[in-house]
Amino acid sequence: MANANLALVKYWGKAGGNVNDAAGGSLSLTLEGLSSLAGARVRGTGKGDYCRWNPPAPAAGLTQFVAQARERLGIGDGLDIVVTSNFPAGSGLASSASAYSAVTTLLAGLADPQPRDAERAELARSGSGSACRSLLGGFVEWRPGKGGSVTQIATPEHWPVDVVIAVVREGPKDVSSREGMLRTAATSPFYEAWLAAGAEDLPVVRGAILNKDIQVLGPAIERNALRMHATALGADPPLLYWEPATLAVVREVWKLRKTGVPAYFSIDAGPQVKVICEPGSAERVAPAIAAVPGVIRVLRSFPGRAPSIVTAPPSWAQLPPDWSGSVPSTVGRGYG
Ligand code: 2P0
Repeated sequence: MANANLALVKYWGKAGGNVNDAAGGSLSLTLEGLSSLAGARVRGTGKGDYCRWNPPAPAAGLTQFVAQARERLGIGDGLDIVVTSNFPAGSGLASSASAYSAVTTLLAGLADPQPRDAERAELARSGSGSACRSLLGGFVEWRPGKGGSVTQIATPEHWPVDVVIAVVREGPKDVSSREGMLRTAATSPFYEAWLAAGAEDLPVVRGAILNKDIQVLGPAIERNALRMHATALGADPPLLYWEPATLAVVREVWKLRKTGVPAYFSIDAGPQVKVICEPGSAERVAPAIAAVPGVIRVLRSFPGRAPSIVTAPPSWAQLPPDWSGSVPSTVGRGYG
């Protein structure tokens, strides 16, 4: 099981190649409780792999990823892999980050010898770029460059901010992040300016996290999110990931701030709005966000931990019935 992550400085552009090298640096917060569990059974060599993802999400990419990762790690084929996510997939909540980091951790655990951290990161990234950040807990920076690197810049305990997530649409988005990123880079006249602006936001956000300064962090993450979406809107055809309720939540966050609540939003490649607030502020923020017309439900989170092996699946896991009680190879984050 591995957690999703929320991009505070966003990855929205590839350097080229097919392993998701990023064009710019990004920085994320691993989100406790928005998790994917990956379990595997070995059916026997020569029988091919079989991957499922619940709730139903496109698993073709996952199947291809498993085949490539197995080969690289020296694991035989015939794996039966089931991934369950406990939150909506493909709608801007980083389900691919949590799913691919869970499967990476699972396969790494089956490999002998087990891959080092840098190789795990490269593997996860080849499935989904943002997945390499979910391999670590807390606040995580993905630095670009040949191969790239991921580093935890602060532990989950360093700054236990509250996160309130407004779900305004349950279904998957029309344009995947991958396609959206490629289209933006190829057609948006704002793309180069976006990369330059992101590079300026990175040290500001990193410093604000280290100093636990929400007054500096907040404006920087809102600016970064809005500039990513502005750049995507400039693509041809345009990419509009928002719903009317997305904007309504943004306005509610701004209204809350006027009344002195230290809350700031971010929006990834989808319509959901993530609100970060100072520790203890969620009690005021969550009801206000839940009351915004168009908000279907509100999720609560906080800085999460890295993936780990669990011995028993959580209650929400949808493993096949005949798997019950036999989950020694199930990977989980182990939060008790
Ligand atoms: C991020 N996003 O930094 C940004 C912000 C969405 C908006 O990384 O093509 O699923 O698999 O590398 O990782 C979502 O993109 O894309 C993403 P691929 P991924 O979190």
